[in-house]
Amino acid sequence: MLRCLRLTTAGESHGPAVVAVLEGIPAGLPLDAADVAGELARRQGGHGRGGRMRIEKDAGEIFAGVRLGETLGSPIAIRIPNRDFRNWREAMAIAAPEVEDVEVLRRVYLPRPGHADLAGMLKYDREDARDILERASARETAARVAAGAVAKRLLGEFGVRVESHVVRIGPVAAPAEEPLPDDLTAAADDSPVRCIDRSAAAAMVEAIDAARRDGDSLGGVFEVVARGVPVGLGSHVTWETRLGGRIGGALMSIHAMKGVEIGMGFEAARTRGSDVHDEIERDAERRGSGGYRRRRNNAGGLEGGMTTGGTIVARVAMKPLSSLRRPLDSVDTRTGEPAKAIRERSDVCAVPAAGVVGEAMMALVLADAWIEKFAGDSLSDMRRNVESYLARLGDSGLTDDAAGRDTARGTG
Ligand code: EPS
Repeated sequence: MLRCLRLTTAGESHGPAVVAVLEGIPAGLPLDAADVAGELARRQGGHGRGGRMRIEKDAGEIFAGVRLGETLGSPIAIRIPNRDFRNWREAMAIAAPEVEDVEVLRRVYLPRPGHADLAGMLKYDREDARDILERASARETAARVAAGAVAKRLLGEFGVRVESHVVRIGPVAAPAEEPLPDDLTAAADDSPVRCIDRSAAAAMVEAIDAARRDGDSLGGVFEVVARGVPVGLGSHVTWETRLGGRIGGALMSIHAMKGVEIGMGFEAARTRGSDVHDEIERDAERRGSGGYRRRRNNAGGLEGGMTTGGTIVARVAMKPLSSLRRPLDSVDTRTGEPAKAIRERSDVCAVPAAGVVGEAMMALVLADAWIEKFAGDSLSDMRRNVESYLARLGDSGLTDDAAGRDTARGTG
């Protein structure tokens, strides 16, 4: 999925820390701790989170790849300590236990339907589901968001903004907002569920509270938008360079995601071609798109596996979380007898946080495609490559207010 960048994450949910190592970012990118801390704080929020988020205070310590406020071109390493580890020292110890005690070691033999527990136990030959669930936990997304903050910082140098908002929680859908607010992040982060429609947000909060009362969980849909992206990232020439697949794959790789739509998405399958495709007009003033514009953006900013110069729009469906306070039927894997699944502390709804993770994954893919197209070991080399491309397109600059105001289904 990533071709020029490489992201490795490590860490268990209740172990000492989660870690991200990001390779391939050019030298000379201004970066400081606040860039990472701000994104990590955004990921921790959202109505519907459980007790864990009151324990964690994620900030992220950059401990490699940055010196005196600028990247070095070397791997960037970021560590996010798990404050909860202090409550899990025995259960998550590195050393073999001296005494076998199921309670102290918090062993799990009751796999949860919908979770990685059972398939992981069978695949990895582990009797204790904790050996699976600690790593399957969405805690890992903190590392992705830390790396995504670096990718955002790189894209931001060129006026590209990656943002998100929640458009559905369980049965409650937000009406389509046209156009999206210019500062989508501020508008979304102002809402307890990161939904920019106030009355829908209130109904979403109620739906989450009702699920919590019932010991249940709720999924939903978030939309990720990337504005200010020039034409020509990605490529039509090979299957693995097509950007739709790279974006879709990255978003689907987030825990609990079950579907991705680009632009008009599944609706396009029900609609005639003439009502789907975005007609082309000459617009010499428009930047980053070679002097062309579209009358709408059903394509979601992608045609033929390449960016069109319009806003990239992806909607992502998240299933309800599989840790339920009122657990579903399962099997005790020690005895083979029917039993209720384990009751693990968890969130009721994590869709607002998942939107922030979606931004990180989109930013990583776009930064990757950016590096692929513009290369350069340093930011200054990269900048020259961008400028020469834009000059060839006849453009004088990248960021364009008109491009910035594109909406999901508006002009492209
Ligand atoms: C998660 C379960 C909960 C979530 C966790 C993901 O954690 P715990 O089991 O400690 O209550 O809070 O999310 C995070 C820790 C996080 O940082 O997002 C799961 O099972 O996936």
